[in-house]
Amino acid sequence: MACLVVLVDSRGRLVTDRVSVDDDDTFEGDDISLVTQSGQDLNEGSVTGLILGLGRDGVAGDGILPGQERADLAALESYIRGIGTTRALTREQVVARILDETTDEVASDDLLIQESFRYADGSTSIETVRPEGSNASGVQQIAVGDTMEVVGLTNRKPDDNTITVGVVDGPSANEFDTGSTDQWGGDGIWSVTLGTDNVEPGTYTIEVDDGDNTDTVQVQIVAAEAGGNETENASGNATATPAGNATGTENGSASLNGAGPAPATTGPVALVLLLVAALGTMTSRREE
Ligand SMILES: [Ca+2]
Ligand SMILES: [Ca+2]
Repeated sequence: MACLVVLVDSRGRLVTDRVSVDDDDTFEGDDISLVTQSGQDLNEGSVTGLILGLGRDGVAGDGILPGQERADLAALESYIRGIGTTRALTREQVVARILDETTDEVASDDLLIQESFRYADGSTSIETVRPEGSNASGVQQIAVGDTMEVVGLTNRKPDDNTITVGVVDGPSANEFDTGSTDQWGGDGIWSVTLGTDNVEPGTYTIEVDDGDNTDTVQVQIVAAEAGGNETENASGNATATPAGNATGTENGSASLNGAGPAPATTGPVALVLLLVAALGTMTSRREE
């Protein structure tokens, strides 16, 4: 028992992968290649994801696939891989041809999950530095002794990625511990705290690193007597550091499930893939 994952980019290029289904009717696909059979990377941007199941009859659509001797999952994969190889088709045309031979055929019991998601470079930024407990946004002055909260945004997946924050420059930069987190929500907002006990006042450079991308900001740390926790720091400015190598690579991979560690071959691309949520739908439909 298996299902077929098809990812179609905005130019109609596609990748396919057969994913086996466990006895409990769940499945997960880690490390789905984002490189087409002809060796092209999928285009960054909007990607349409289809997960196809053949249903109880075990065949695609009406059991006849153009150019194929059979209509099992391997034949369906072969048929889909052939779409668009003789003539360039739009994404809509590619998807229509797939559905024409599967779920859209009369009396077909095929199963389909269809989702769109965005395939993008990984990025992580620092948005706010403030004393812990403050609701201020932007980069604030920190008084020596205060706990400094660093808040930012990421499109990396939690659990599989770790965001590390450190102080890389300043009068006593070496006095700071490094903070890290691998827990954040779907909004991508992460937070790390760093202590500032016994550091010298001055301008410090704080860097976040998600493993592939970095971002830095400059923060003023002032003597405790000066206070001024809520004072806007006019000189603190966020400086994005774009990664020079943030393009799709042969190592580009997609994950269909939040579980499990990221494959070691994952390139500097992050993929936000929301196909899993629909899994329950496919399971329940199978059981009808
Ligand atoms: Ca079927
Ligand atoms: Ca057919």
